[in-house]
Amino acid sequence: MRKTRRRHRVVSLDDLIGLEELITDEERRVRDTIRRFLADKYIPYADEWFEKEIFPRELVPEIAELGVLGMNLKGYDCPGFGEVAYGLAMMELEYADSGLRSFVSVQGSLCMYPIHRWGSEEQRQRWLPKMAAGEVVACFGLTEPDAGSDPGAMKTRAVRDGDDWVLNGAKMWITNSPQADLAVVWAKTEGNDPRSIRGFLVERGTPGFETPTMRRKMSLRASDTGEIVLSDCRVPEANRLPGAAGLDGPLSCLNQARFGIAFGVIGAARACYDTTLAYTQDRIAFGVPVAKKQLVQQRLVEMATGITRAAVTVIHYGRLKEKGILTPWHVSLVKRDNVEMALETARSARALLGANGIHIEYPVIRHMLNLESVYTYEGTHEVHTLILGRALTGEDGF
Ligand code: TGC
Ligand code: FAD
Repeated sequence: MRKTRRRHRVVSLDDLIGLEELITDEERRVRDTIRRFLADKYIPYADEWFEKEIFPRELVPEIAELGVLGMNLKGYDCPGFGEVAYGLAMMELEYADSGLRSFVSVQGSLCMYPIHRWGSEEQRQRWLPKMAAGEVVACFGLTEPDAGSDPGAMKTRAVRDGDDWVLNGAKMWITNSPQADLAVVWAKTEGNDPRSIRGFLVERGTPGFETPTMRRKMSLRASDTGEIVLSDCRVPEANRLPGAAGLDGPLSCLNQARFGIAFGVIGAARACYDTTLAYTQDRIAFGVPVAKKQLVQQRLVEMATGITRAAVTVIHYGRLKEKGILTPWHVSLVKRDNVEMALETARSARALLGANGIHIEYPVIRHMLNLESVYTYEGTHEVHTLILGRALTGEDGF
């Protein structure tokens, strides 16, 4: 007699992570509100915006209303959420597209954070409320044509002239720069010494400030990327961030953004997993759904395991951050590992969709291409290996 096959319960990623036990009701509400907004306003158009290199600037006021700009900063009309709520928001944003999460990371972690932490009271009052409301969009200029992984080698200079500083130099690969109203620019003020690096707020319209767009990216196409060209660009001393000195200034901002990325990429990985699970349950080959095949299941298991490991680690680190005890080494570990996990997940997803895996109609190839940028920016995978290697051994491998 033929044995009847029992259908088994399908376990969700949230069940595997045990997510409901790890987050609070408020964090869940924040996540769900953002999820609903993106399902309506972003995800249906994500493929088109990627294809046509469009960042939907008109959505910025609504994105701001969600409370995600400067989300974990307090005062000055900033939303003031906790670190895990901030991370879950990044996860939702990157489920939609890494370019959207990039916009929010740059605005909040790389531009509002330094003003909040290193700025004068006047700078905070002037800029932070407008940035939280999305009325002022900002960009962060650290990388240069000849200084990426090694920002201490930057050539941009700021020379004091009376009550002003005169800036000369070029930044490239700058997210949001073509549309930014304000740029946080890092420059050396004394010879070639990285300890003389200072941060300056350069306002759109300042003579000698240009932001040409960089086109033809095959990744993060829905994110606006450009240069910052500074030619005798004069800014008042009142626009220097008074508390920032040396590489510590920009690197402390990167700690914030890298933490958000470690959450965000789980969203991209989940989008790939969700698509692939549904696809393989539907797609028939050799007379059965391909999800029935052991080799396919093995890949799905590896994807789900990676996502679970990444989520548990980063939520734990989020709680450490809320206690004020998260270190840059924790951040390097989780940026490095979670981005690699997400990229591997996206590559597996691409393979499991067969030919459809390379078609923009499915989100997988878009996420895979986006994650190549995330692997490189905010410290490449190799840079984080060296930061951790140095922390573990005490030996400098740079
Ligand atoms: P090193 O000797 O390690 O440090 C120099 C000074 O900086 C301090 N420092 C930090 N401070 C705060 N947080 C950190 N994570 C820090 N790491 C180092 C350090 O204490 C020291 O201070 P002091 O006072 O003793 O002088 O520097 P190094 O020359 O060996 O360089 C190594 C380093 C850390 C610069 C390198 O590992 C690194 O991180 N390179 C990566 C550069 C990078 O991430 N660039 C990102 C640009 S922004 C971007 O990509 C945005 S993409 C946004 C988007 O679209 O989402
Ligand atoms: P390089 O530093 O030239 O590195 C080349 C290769 O060498 C890499 O594989 C690297 O890992 C490896 N390498 C470097 N040093 C070592 C070493 N010591 N040992 C072993 N291997 C090493 N920057 C900003 O300032 N603001 C932004 O908003 C911003 N947005 C970005 C958006 C996008 C889409 C991209 C792609 C980049 C963005 N960046 C931004 C720049 C980004 O931070 C840099 O690209 C990154 O830091 C790496 O620098 P690089 O490209 O010059 O690579």
